[in-house]
Amino acid sequence: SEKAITRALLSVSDKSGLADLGAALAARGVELVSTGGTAKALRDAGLAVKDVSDLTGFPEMMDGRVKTLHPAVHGGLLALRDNPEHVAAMETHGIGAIDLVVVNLYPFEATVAKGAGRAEIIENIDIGGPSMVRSAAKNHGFVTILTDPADYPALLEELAVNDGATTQAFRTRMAGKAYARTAAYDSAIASWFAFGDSDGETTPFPETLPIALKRADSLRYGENPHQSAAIYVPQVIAAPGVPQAAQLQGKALSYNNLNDADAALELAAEFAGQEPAVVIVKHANPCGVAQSGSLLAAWEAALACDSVSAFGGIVAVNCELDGATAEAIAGIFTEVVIAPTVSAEARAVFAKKKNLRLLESGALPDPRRGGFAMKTIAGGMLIQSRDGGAVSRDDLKVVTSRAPTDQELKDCLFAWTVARHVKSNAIVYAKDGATAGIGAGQMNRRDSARIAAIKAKEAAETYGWDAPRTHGSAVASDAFFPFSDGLISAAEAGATAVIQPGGSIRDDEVIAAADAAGLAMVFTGMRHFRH
Ligand code: 93A
Repeated sequence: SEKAITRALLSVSDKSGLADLGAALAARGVELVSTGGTAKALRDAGLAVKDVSDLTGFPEMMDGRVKTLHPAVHGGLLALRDNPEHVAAMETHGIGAIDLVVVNLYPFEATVAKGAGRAEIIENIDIGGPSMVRSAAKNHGFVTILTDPADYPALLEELAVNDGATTQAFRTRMAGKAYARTAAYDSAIASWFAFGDSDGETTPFPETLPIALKRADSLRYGENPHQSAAIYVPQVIAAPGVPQAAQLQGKALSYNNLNDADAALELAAEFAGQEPAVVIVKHANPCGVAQSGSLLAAWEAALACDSVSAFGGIVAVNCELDGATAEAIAGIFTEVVIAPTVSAEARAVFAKKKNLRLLESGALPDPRRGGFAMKTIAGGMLIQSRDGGAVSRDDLKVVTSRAPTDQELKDCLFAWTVARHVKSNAIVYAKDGATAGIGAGQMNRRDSARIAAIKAKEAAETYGWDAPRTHGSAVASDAFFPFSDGLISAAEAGATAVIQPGGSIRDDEVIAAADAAGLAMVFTGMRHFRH
């Protein structure tokens, strides 16, 4: 049924549209009641406003922490107007009914997003606002609740059509929206405590998981055209990535583009601040990675690893993208290019490729950051801390009679860095700061080693080299070799150095095979499965 609005309580942090709304309500003879800042804004707009403190008989106190938390407010919101006992209670205690509540909350999410300190974030946890929102929404049989300035015009339209009243349908719709808002607000707060509260005590895996995600975009479809999809971002963003990158040109990003661009950017980020690096990704696996003195040389070396797979690839770089490299990338069909910054020359090159999606990420994400990786399974969700583990030269243990040379060690570490970004079982050959062959996603390690070697052979044929670049390369294995066969295939492909976690019960057999083939081998003691 329709309910006339005679008294409104306005208390808003976001004051956009407030003066117009206040004026329209006042013109309808609605009495306005407000908290400090909102009352001031309305008075500045020339409107008559009553202070909440006149209703409660208490001043706003404790820096505004307590202003509307009072029976004079909540009684006026919660009283059932058709319940004689409620009406009597209002009379006894001098509580006036409130018919409309307009509240938007302290900007908690924005305060976290701008990188504010803990004290400021805590101060932006709104208590009185959500309380009023929930009281008014509960009593939506009588009370209208607005939580979003975007709904002000709809309210005014409603009042115009219904002679100063709102319909039940409108109040119910707004109540649903109000609870969605307080739920999202509280889950953003809970997320911050669980994941983002870096100076405080954090519970890594809380018993119930607050998931405060906001839809950033709808996607045309998912991994396949018959699947629907959207991208969500956390309300509290710990490390910006592909969803926060600026798209400079090109078609809308697809689900697969986003997934691949993420894989490419995360691997490029491993080389942040180092020599120019190029990563080419296909189906979420790198198919060519290289570092060199110039970005253009790095592109050429990365492409040479597997120029067949690079067709339709996703390219990420670790530094500003220059015009010459852009020209070379534009020479083959590329879906997405992402760089921390893109030079004017590079932009001009890609402007001719209308469909190519060009992204500027700004700073690269920290590969060693904390955070969580999630995966849904039937009936549940698996959550683990990110694979932020890393090994340095000092952590490596030489296990063969021959120790790797300095160049072999460099190539070992490069191959290892790439391997952790390759789906298991991962085998990566590298030589002179470039991948020479990548074997991904096989169900046994020997097949990954063989596939990587086949790719290296094909590259040699394509480029007319005397020998595949696996000759004299280092090879990385994301997990230990359970038998010597995988290592023997790597030796047959020409690898001279091996980096792997070690830890197999047959390590002795594998080490003996390496010694027999004259390989130098180091153990990392850390595994990097990736699925
Ligand atoms: O600090 S509070 O949690 N305590 C309160 O009693 C209270 N009442 C309203 N925050 C409270 N509010 C919030 O103040 C509203 O949700 C709104 O965001 C803001 C409006 O304050 P002002 O009118 O002074 O700008």
